[in-house]
Amino acid sequence: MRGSTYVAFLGTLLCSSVNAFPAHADADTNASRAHLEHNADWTPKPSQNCEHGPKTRRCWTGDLDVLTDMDDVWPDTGVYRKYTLEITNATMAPDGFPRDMQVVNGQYPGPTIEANWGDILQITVINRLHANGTGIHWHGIRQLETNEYDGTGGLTECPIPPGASKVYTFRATQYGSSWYHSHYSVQYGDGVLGGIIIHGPATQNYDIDLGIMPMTDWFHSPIFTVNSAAHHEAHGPPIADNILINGTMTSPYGGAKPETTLTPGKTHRLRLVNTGINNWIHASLDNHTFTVIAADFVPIEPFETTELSIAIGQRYDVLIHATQPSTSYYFRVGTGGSCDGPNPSASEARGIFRYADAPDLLAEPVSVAAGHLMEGCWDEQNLVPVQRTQVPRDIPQEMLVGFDTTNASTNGVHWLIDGKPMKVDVKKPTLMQITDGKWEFEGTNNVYRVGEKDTFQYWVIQQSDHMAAFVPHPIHLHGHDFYVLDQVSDATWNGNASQVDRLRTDNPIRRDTATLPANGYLVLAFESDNPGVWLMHCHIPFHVGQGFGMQFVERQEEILGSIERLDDIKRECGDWKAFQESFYGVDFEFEETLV
Ligand SMILES: *[C@@H]1O[C@H](CO)[C@@H](O)[C@H](O)[C@H]1NC(C)=O
Ligand SMILES: *[C@@H]1O[C@H](CO)[C@@H](O)[C@H](O)[C@H]1NC(C)=O
Ligand SMILES: *[C@@H]1O[C@H](CO)[C@@H](O)[C@H](O)[C@H]1NC(C)=O
Ligand SMILES: *[C@@H]1O[C@H](CO)[C@@H](O)[C@H](O)[C@H]1NC(C)=O
Ligand SMILES: *[C@@H]1O[C@H](CO)[C@@H](O)[C@H](O)[C@H]1NC(C)=O
Ligand SMILES: *[C@@H]1O[C@H](CO)[C@@H](O)[C@H](O)[C@H]1NC(C)=O
Ligand SMILES: *[C@@H]1O[C@H](CO)[C@@H](O)[C@H](O)[C@H]1NC(C)=O
Ligand SMILES: [Cu+2]
Repeated sequence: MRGSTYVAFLGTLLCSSVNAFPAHADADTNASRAHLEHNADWTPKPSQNCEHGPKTRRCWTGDLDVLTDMDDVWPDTGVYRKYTLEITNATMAPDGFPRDMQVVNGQYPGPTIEANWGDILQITVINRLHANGTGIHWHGIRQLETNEYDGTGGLTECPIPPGASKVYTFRATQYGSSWYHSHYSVQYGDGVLGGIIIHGPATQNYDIDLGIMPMTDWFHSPIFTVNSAAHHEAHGPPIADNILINGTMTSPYGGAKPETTLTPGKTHRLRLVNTGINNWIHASLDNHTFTVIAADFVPIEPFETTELSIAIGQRYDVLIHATQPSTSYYFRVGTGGSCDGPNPSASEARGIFRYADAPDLLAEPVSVAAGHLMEGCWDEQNLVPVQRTQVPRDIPQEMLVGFDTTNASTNGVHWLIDGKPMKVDVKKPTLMQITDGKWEFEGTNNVYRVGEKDTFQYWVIQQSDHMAAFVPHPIHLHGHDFYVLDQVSDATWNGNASQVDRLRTDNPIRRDTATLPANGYLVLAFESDNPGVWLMHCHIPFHVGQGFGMQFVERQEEILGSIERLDDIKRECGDWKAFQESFYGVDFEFEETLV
């Protein structure tokens, strides 16, 4: 963040390395009844020799704590965290309905990847499929100076062909909760995903980390089939069959509800993630509030709420105080409702949260909701990052989103950015073109240049009122967090004084995914502090497949100097080309919106 007094010094920070994950607390603590730190004093103060623990979650190690500006400073632990992820074809039945899936290490969701803040992750991805490429994106990870490990086919890599593997290596400069997922076409919708936890400081104390809670809408047809249907459907989005919570749910075909155990008297941290396809997620827990401590990878001033609205790709870290009578409670999850292609068979899916000492550990809960879950496709508002930033007020450049249904039955529908659906050639990713010295890109690559170093880049994404289908979109930017300056539905940006005045510039929320409201606009700002090729797109896989994407080529002249593995990219692209030729029998010009 600008305006902070920190200076970037990667690798020179002296800090005892944290070789183990922070231990879970088992000692009794009154912190479990800690009252809400509303309007807490978040003024930075020196925290000397402050060690992270259940009662000192704001601390990390040495001088680092939750107020440390993680855009500029992170520990250099020297620790490598190594994982191997094998992508396979499997028949599984997460909700009792058996279907072909594509999964990680034979499990769904895939294994959670964990590291400490400042560790280096080294993850080997092996493609054991027969008929698909793959590639993994580490959602929200900044990939500072490691653009080639961002996992976006056609931009930063060629897909990994069947039988091949790729080692992704990058540093966790941020901390918090996220997920990884395939970025190969719509593949993650068939199951190629898992959680990411980067341990670090937190804005409020807790005893027990319950880990990632992935939630998703779920289709019984393979996602590639649903995608083909969606591609030729000009009237309304596809309707999902169910909602999965932590990879499981009941349905008329069987299945099981997910169960989570609460330890009486303790405060639990739960990391809510919408790993979904087409639906916003609303979540609540009967008779318990959530104390929200982070939004995406950004620690925020804690606030209390009874439910949350979570767009695809977004995360909320919440604390749950197990101070209610010892029994079991429903965890309720719904979709946006009419705004996102509702889900009538699962308008309210349920998981079970059970106190460890509940008298009947097998019984179905009898808990009653305080009210219906809200519907709607919105982002939580008034989130306050504890690492404060003043964003200078400025006029954004406009990016117009359109929707083209001409020749839908033959050519399919398309989403347009400034009149063009994004198309990339997966055999010639932008990063490889740049290494070949190319400065001009195909118009349909939707390249937008970002030149000047370390300045705010302002964009307004506007839904074209006469062409856009009236649906909201979860907008995700790679390589950066963006500041969300405004979100207005049913409105047209014209840059007049009242629109500019209402831009939120005094410590606005900063995150990596935000909702573009229906028939309206979203104003964003991000800092040009990461040379590379960065995708910005709608996170609904059908929509990006239909063209809803663009790429920022940021500080191109500096990209080559910051990338170490250029030869590997060429070799990998050769492997992909060879696979295509042998699999399809021809080296056809495979130009597709395949990200
Ligand atoms: C917990 O709080 C109670 C009431 O404020 C106090 O009497 C007790 O000593 C506290 N226990 C611990 C372990 O801090
Ligand atoms: C998965 O397995 C089925 C059945 O063997 C096969 O038809 C399909 O092509 C495989 N899919 C991929 C992506 O390898
Ligand atoms: C990926 O595999 C699925 C399932 O076998 C198949 O339907 C789809 O056409 C393949 N897509 C691509 C782009 O390889
Ligand atoms: C999710 O399921 C996994 C596997 O059963 C389990 O280990 C984990 O505790 C569950 N997470 C939550 C938050 O319930
Ligand atoms: C839980 O909340 C419901 C609805 O507000 C209320 O009727 C019920 O009494 C509460 N149960 C407990 C155990 O507090
Ligand atoms: C739609 O199809 C017609 C007939 O093939 C063609 O002339 C026209 O250019 C197409 N329009 C678009 C926008 O693709
Ligand atoms: C700015 O534009 C909006 C939308 O057209 C309009 O409602 C508003 O009155 C305008 N404000 C000023 C000060 O012109
Ligand atoms: Cu979309």
